[in-house]
Amino acid sequence: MTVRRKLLISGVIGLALVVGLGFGLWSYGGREAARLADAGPLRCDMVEPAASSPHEGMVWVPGGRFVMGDTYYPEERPLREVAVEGFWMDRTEVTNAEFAAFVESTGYITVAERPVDAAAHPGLPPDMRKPGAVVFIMPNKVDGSGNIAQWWQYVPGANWRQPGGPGTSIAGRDQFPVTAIAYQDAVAYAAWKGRALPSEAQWEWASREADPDAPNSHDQPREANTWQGLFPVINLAEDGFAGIAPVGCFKPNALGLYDMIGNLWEWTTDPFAGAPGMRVIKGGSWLCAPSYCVRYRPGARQPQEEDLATTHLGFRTVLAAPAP
Ligand SMILES: [Ca+2]
Ligand SMILES: [Ca+2]
Repeated sequence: MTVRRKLLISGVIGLALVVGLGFGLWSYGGREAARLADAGPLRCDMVEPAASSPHEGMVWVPGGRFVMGDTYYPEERPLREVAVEGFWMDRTEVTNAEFAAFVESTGYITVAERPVDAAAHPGLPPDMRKPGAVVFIMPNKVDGSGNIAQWWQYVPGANWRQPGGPGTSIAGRDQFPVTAIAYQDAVAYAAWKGRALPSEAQWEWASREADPDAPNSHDQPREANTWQGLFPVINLAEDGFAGIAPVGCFKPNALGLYDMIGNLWEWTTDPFAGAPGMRVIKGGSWLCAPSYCVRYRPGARQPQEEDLATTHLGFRTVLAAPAP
Protein backbone atom coordinates (compact mmCIF):
# COMPACT_ATOMS: atom_id res chain seq x y z
CA MET A 1 0.00 0.00 0.00
CA THR A 2 1.39 3.39 -0.90
CA VAL A 3 1.74 6.14 1.65
CA ARG A 4 -0.82 8.25 -0.16
CA ARG A 5 -3.44 5.58 -0.07
CA LYS A 6 -2.58 4.81 3.49
CA LEU A 7 -3.20 8.42 4.34
CA LEU A 8 -6.71 8.38 3.04
CA ILE A 9 -7.50 5.02 4.50
CA SER A 10 -5.88 5.06 7.90
CA GLY A 11 -6.12 8.69 8.74
CA VAL A 12 -2.62 10.08 9.02
CA ILE A 13 -4.13 13.54 8.85
CA GLY A 14 -6.39 12.81 11.74
CA LEU A 15 -4.52 10.26 13.80
CA ALA A 16 -6.67 11.29 16.71
CA LEU A 17 -9.40 8.98 17.77
CA VAL A 18 -12.83 10.05 16.78
CA VAL A 19 -15.13 9.84 19.75
CA GLY A 20 -18.28 8.15 18.56
CA LEU A 21 -20.71 10.25 20.55
CA GLY A 22 -23.45 11.73 18.52
CA PHE A 23 -22.36 10.63 15.07
CA GLY A 24 -25.19 10.43 12.65
CA LEU A 25 -26.39 13.83 13.85
CA TRP A 26 -27.30 16.22 11.14
CA SER A 27 -25.27 19.36 11.29
CA TYR A 28 -25.66 22.91 10.09
CA GLY A 29 -24.23 21.47 6.94
CA GLY A 30 -21.39 22.38 4.66
CA ARG A 31 -23.22 25.27 3.04
CA GLU A 32 -23.81 27.02 6.35
CA ALA A 33 -20.19 26.41 7.33
CA ALA A 34 -19.02 27.97 4.08
CA ARG A 35 -21.23 31.01 4.71
CA LEU A 36 -19.76 31.43 8.19
CA ALA A 37 -16.22 30.97 6.89
CA ASP A 38 -16.76 33.64 4.25
CA ALA A 39 -18.23 36.09 6.77
CA GLY A 40 -15.03 36.63 8.75
CA PRO A 41 -12.61 39.54 8.44
CA LEU A 42 -10.01 39.53 5.64
CA ARG A 43 -7.28 40.88 7.90
CA CYS A 44 -6.60 41.52 11.58
CA ASP A 45 -4.55 44.30 13.14
CA MET A 46 -1.48 43.03 14.92
CA VAL A 47 0.24 44.72 17.85
CA GLU A 48 3.52 46.26 16.79
CA PRO A 49 6.47 44.65 18.61
CA ALA A 50 7.96 46.68 21.47
CA ALA A 51 11.40 46.59 19.83
CA SER A 52 12.01 46.96 16.12
CA SER A 53 13.43 43.82 14.52
CA PRO A 54 16.52 43.75 12.31
CA HIS A 55 14.83 40.87 10.48
CA GLU A 56 11.54 41.88 8.98
CA GLY A 57 8.54 40.14 10.47
CA MET A 58 10.64 38.09 12.92
CA VAL A 59 11.00 38.02 16.69
CA TRP A 60 13.89 36.77 18.80
CA VAL A 61 13.45 33.48 20.65
CA PRO A 62 16.07 33.21 23.44
CA GLY A 63 17.82 29.89 23.94
CA GLY A 64 17.32 27.58 26.90
CA ARG A 65 16.64 24.08 28.15
CA PHE A 66 13.21 22.57 28.59
CA VAL A 67 11.28 19.33 28.87
CA MET A 68 10.03 18.52 25.39
CA GLY A 69 7.00 16.39 24.55
CA ASP A 70 3.78 15.64 26.38
CA THR A 71 1.83 12.67 27.69
CA TYR A 72 -1.62 13.00 26.09
CA TYR A 73 -1.04 10.84 22.98
CA PRO A 74 1.58 8.08 22.66
CA GLU A 75 3.56 9.81 19.90
CA GLU A 76 4.38 12.72 22.24
CA ARG A 77 6.40 10.52 24.57
CA PRO A 78 8.95 10.25 26.04
CA LEU A 79 9.34 13.51 27.89
CA ARG A 80 12.98 14.47 27.39
CA GLU A 81 15.16 17.45 28.23
CA VAL A 82 16.55 19.35 25.26
CA ALA A 83 18.59 22.50 24.77
CA VAL A 84 17.89 25.09 22.08
CA GLU A 85 20.10 27.98 20.95
CA GLY A 86 18.49 31.35 20.45
CA PHE A 87 17.06 32.06 16.98
CA TRP A 88 14.73 34.36 15.06
CA MET A 89 11.26 33.24 14.05
CA ASP A 90 8.47 34.62 11.86
CA ARG A 91 5.79 36.34 13.94
CA THR A 92 3.09 34.72 11.84
CA GLU A 93 2.45 31.82 9.55
CA VAL A 94 3.68 32.65 6.02
CA THR A 95 0.87 34.45 4.21
CA ASN A 96 -0.53 34.15 0.71
CA ALA A 97 0.96 37.57 -0.10
CA GLU A 98 4.42 36.49 1.06
CA PHE A 99 4.27 33.22 -0.84
CA ALA A 100 2.98 35.00 -3.94
CA ALA A 101 6.02 37.31 -3.85
CA PHE A 102 8.26 34.23 -3.80
CA VAL A 103 6.45 32.67 -6.75
CA GLU A 104 6.49 35.90 -8.70
CA SER A 105 10.21 36.32 -8.15
CA THR A 106 11.25 32.75 -8.87
CA GLY A 107 8.56 31.18 -11.04
CA TYR A 108 8.35 28.39 -8.50
CA ILE A 109 5.71 25.73 -9.09
CA THR A 110 4.45 23.93 -5.99
CA VAL A 111 4.22 20.17 -5.66
CA ALA A 112 0.40 20.31 -5.79
CA GLU A 113 0.62 22.02 -9.21
CA ARG A 114 3.04 19.51 -10.76
CA PRO A 115 2.23 16.23 -12.48
CA VAL A 116 2.01 13.37 -9.99
CA ASP A 117 4.80 10.82 -10.26
CA ALA A 118 2.53 7.80 -10.58
CA ALA A 119 5.53 5.46 -10.79
CA ALA A 120 6.59 6.55 -7.32
CA HIS A 121 3.08 5.88 -6.02
CA PRO A 122 1.87 2.67 -7.64
CA GLY A 123 -1.76 1.82 -7.14
CA LEU A 124 -3.01 5.38 -6.80
CA PRO A 125 -6.70 5.84 -7.50
CA PRO A 126 -7.29 7.80 -10.76
CA ASP A 127 -8.12 11.13 -9.08
CA MET A 128 -4.89 11.09 -7.09
CA ARG A 129 -2.86 10.77 -10.29
CA LYS A 130 -3.87 14.35 -11.08
CA PRO A 131 -2.20 17.33 -9.40
CA GLY A 132 -4.15 18.44 -6.36
CA ALA A 133 -4.42 18.63 -2.61
CA VAL A 134 -6.35 17.12 0.25
CA VAL A 135 -9.20 19.43 1.22
CA PHE A 136 -11.45 19.45 4.29
CA ILE A 137 -15.08 19.38 3.21
CA MET A 138 -17.54 19.57 6.05
CA PRO A 139 -19.95 16.66 5.80
CA ASN A 140 -23.66 16.92 6.56
CA LYS A 141 -23.40 13.75 8.57
CA VAL A 142 -20.93 10.99 9.28
CA ASP A 143 -21.22 7.37 10.24
CA GLY A 144 -19.43 6.12 13.33
CA SER A 145 -16.60 4.43 11.46
CA GLY A 146 -14.11 7.24 12.02
CA ASN A 147 -13.14 7.00 8.34
CA ILE A 148 -11.59 10.39 7.60
CA ALA A 149 -12.49 10.11 3.92
CA GLN A 150 -15.88 11.38 5.06
CA TRP A 151 -14.39 14.85 5.56
CA TRP A 152 -11.01 14.81 3.81
CA GLN A 153 -11.10 14.60 0.04
CA TYR A 154 -8.34 14.65 -2.53
CA VAL A 155 -9.42 17.43 -4.90
CA PRO A 156 -7.71 17.55 -8.32
CA GLY A 157 -6.76 21.14 -9.11
CA ALA A 158 -6.58 22.24 -5.46
CA ASN A 159 -3.38 24.15 -4.69
CA TRP A 160 -2.25 27.30 -2.89
CA ARG A 161 -3.85 29.55 -5.51
CA GLN A 162 -7.21 27.79 -5.29
CA PRO A 163 -7.18 25.92 -1.99
CA GLY A 164 -10.71 24.57 -2.36
CA GLY A 165 -10.11 23.39 -5.92
CA PRO A 166 -11.15 24.84 -9.30
CA GLY A 167 -13.54 27.75 -8.91
CA THR A 168 -12.09 28.85 -5.56
CA SER A 169 -9.41 31.50 -5.13
CA ILE A 170 -7.36 33.49 -2.64
CA ALA A 171 -8.46 36.85 -4.05
CA GLY A 172 -8.67 39.32 -1.16
CA ARG A 173 -6.98 36.83 1.13
CA ASP A 174 -3.46 38.24 1.13
CA GLN A 175 -3.29 38.08 4.90
CA PHE A 176 -4.45 34.49 5.19
CA PRO A 177 -1.78 31.86 5.75
CA VAL A 178 -0.74 30.01 2.64
CA THR A 179 -1.88 26.39 2.54
CA ALA A 180 -1.56 23.34 0.28
CA ILE A 181 2.21 23.61 0.71
CA ALA A 182 4.29 20.42 0.52
CA TYR A 183 7.49 20.14 2.53
CA GLN A 184 9.82 20.97 -0.35
CA ASP A 185 7.72 24.03 -1.19
CA ALA A 186 8.19 25.36 2.34
CA VAL A 187 11.92 24.59 2.20
CA ALA A 188 12.23 26.41 -1.14
CA TYR A 189 10.46 29.51 0.20
CA ALA A 190 12.64 29.55 3.31
CA ALA A 191 15.82 29.22 1.23
CA TRP A 192 14.71 32.10 -1.00
CA LYS A 193 14.38 34.25 2.12
CA GLY A 194 17.81 33.11 3.37
CA ARG A 195 16.11 31.30 6.22
CA ALA A 196 15.15 27.76 7.20
CA LEU A 197 12.26 25.80 8.61
CA PRO A 198 12.26 25.25 12.38
CA SER A 199 13.26 21.98 13.95
CA GLU A 200 10.59 20.42 16.14
CA ALA A 201 12.53 21.46 19.26
CA GLN A 202 12.81 25.07 18.06
CA TRP A 203 9.12 25.19 17.22
CA GLU A 204 8.05 23.66 20.53
CA TRP A 205 10.36 25.88 22.60
CA ALA A 206 9.00 28.98 20.84
CA SER A 207 5.46 27.74 21.38
CA ARG A 208 6.30 27.36 25.08
CA GLU A 209 7.32 31.04 25.06
CA ALA A 210 10.98 30.15 25.73
CA ASP A 211 9.94 29.42 29.30
CA PRO A 212 10.84 26.04 30.80
CA ASP A 213 8.13 26.57 33.43
CA ALA A 214 5.36 27.50 30.99
CA PRO A 215 2.06 25.86 31.99
CA ASN A 216 1.31 22.68 30.06
CA SER A 217 -2.47 22.70 29.87
CA HIS A 218 -4.37 20.07 27.93
CA ASP A 219 -7.44 22.32 27.75
CA GLN A 220 -8.69 23.81 24.52
CA PRO A 221 -7.05 27.25 24.32
CA ARG A 222 -9.15 30.41 24.10
CA GLU A 223 -6.61 32.46 22.19
CA ALA A 224 -6.29 30.23 19.14
CA ASN A 225 -8.32 29.28 16.10
CA THR A 226 -9.53 25.77 16.86
CA TRP A 227 -12.88 23.96 16.50
CA GLN A 228 -15.76 24.26 18.96
CA GLY A 229 -18.55 21.73 18.66
CA LEU A 230 -18.73 18.10 17.63
CA PHE A 231 -16.13 17.57 14.90
CA PRO A 232 -16.70 17.38 11.95
CA VAL A 233 -20.44 17.99 11.82
CA ILE A 234 -21.09 20.88 14.24
CA ASN A 235 -18.86 23.94 13.94
CA LEU A 236 -19.98 26.50 16.53
CA ALA A 237 -17.15 28.91 15.65
CA GLU A 238 -17.24 30.37 19.16
CA ASP A 239 -13.73 31.73 18.56
CA GLY A 240 -15.09 33.87 15.73
CA PHE A 241 -13.77 31.77 12.85
CA ALA A 242 -15.54 28.89 11.15
CA GLY A 243 -12.57 28.34 8.84
CA ILE A 244 -8.98 29.47 8.51
CA ALA A 245 -8.38 32.94 9.99
CA PRO A 246 -6.14 35.67 8.62
CA VAL A 247 -2.82 35.66 10.49
CA GLY A 248 -2.63 37.58 13.75
CA CYS A 249 -6.29 37.57 14.79
CA PHE A 250 -5.60 36.01 18.18
CA LYS A 251 -3.49 37.31 21.03
CA PRO A 252 0.24 36.60 20.46
CA ASN A 253 2.23 34.58 22.95
CA ALA A 254 4.73 36.19 25.32
CA LEU A 255 7.39 36.27 22.59
CA GLY A 256 5.08 38.04 20.16
CA LEU A 257 4.41 34.96 18.05
CA TYR A 258 0.91 34.62 16.58
CA ASP A 259 -1.09 31.46 15.87
CA MET A 260 1.60 29.03 17.01
CA ILE A 261 -1.30 27.00 18.31
CA GLY A 262 -4.17 26.51 15.91
CA ASN A 263 -5.15 28.08 12.60
CA LEU A 264 -2.79 25.96 10.47
CA TRP A 265 -0.47 23.12 11.42
CA GLU A 266 3.16 24.03 10.68
CA TRP A 267 5.99 22.07 9.07
CA THR A 268 9.16 21.24 10.99
CA THR A 269 12.36 19.68 9.66
CA ASP A 270 12.22 16.62 11.92
CA PRO A 271 11.57 13.32 10.16
CA PHE A 272 8.79 11.40 11.92
CA ALA A 273 10.54 8.34 13.35
CA GLY A 274 9.31 5.07 11.92
CA ALA A 275 7.39 6.75 9.09
CA PRO A 276 9.60 7.12 6.01
CA GLY A 277 8.82 10.17 3.89
CA MET A 278 7.00 11.92 6.72
CA ARG A 279 7.90 14.99 8.76
CA VAL A 280 6.67 16.23 12.10
CA ILE A 281 4.04 18.97 12.01
CA LYS A 282 3.16 21.06 15.07
CA GLY A 283 0.53 23.22 16.71
CA GLY A 284 -2.76 21.74 15.57
CA SER A 285 -5.18 23.58 13.31
CA TRP A 286 -8.61 25.16 13.15
CA LEU A 287 -9.90 21.57 12.86
CA CYS A 288 -8.67 20.46 16.30
CA ALA A 289 -11.49 19.88 18.75
CA PRO A 290 -11.80 18.28 22.18
CA SER A 291 -13.90 15.54 20.56
CA TYR A 292 -11.39 14.80 17.84
CA CYS A 293 -7.82 16.10 17.93
CA VAL A 294 -6.51 17.43 21.23
CA ARG A 295 -3.39 18.67 19.50
CA TYR A 296 -3.70 22.38 20.25
CA ARG A 297 -0.68 22.06 22.58
CA PRO A 298 3.07 22.76 22.21
CA GLY A 299 4.00 19.13 22.90
CA ALA A 300 1.52 17.66 20.42
CA ARG A 301 2.73 16.41 17.05
CA GLN A 302 1.60 14.53 13.99
CA PRO A 303 3.25 12.88 10.97
CA GLN A 304 2.65 14.37 7.55
CA GLU A 305 3.70 13.06 4.15
CA GLU A 306 6.28 15.40 2.68
CA ASP A 307 4.83 15.36 -0.82
CA LEU A 308 1.13 15.64 -0.06
CA ALA A 309 -0.40 19.13 0.07
CA THR A 310 -3.23 19.60 2.54
CA THR A 311 -5.29 22.64 3.38
CA HIS A 312 -4.90 22.57 7.15
CA LEU A 313 -1.11 22.89 7.01
CA GLY A 314 1.20 25.88 6.49
CA PHE A 315 4.56 26.92 7.88
CA ARG A 316 6.78 29.69 9.22
CA THR A 317 10.52 30.22 8.95
CA VAL A 318 13.44 30.68 11.36
CA LEU A 319 16.81 32.38 11.04
CA ALA A 320 20.10 31.68 12.79
CA ALA A 321 21.52 35.16 13.46
CA PRO A 322 22.94 37.04 16.45
CA ALA A 323 20.69 38.06 19.32
CA PRO A 324 19.30 41.60 19.26
CA1 LIG B 1 -12.50 28.26 14.82
CA1 LIG C 1 -0.33 27.59 13.52
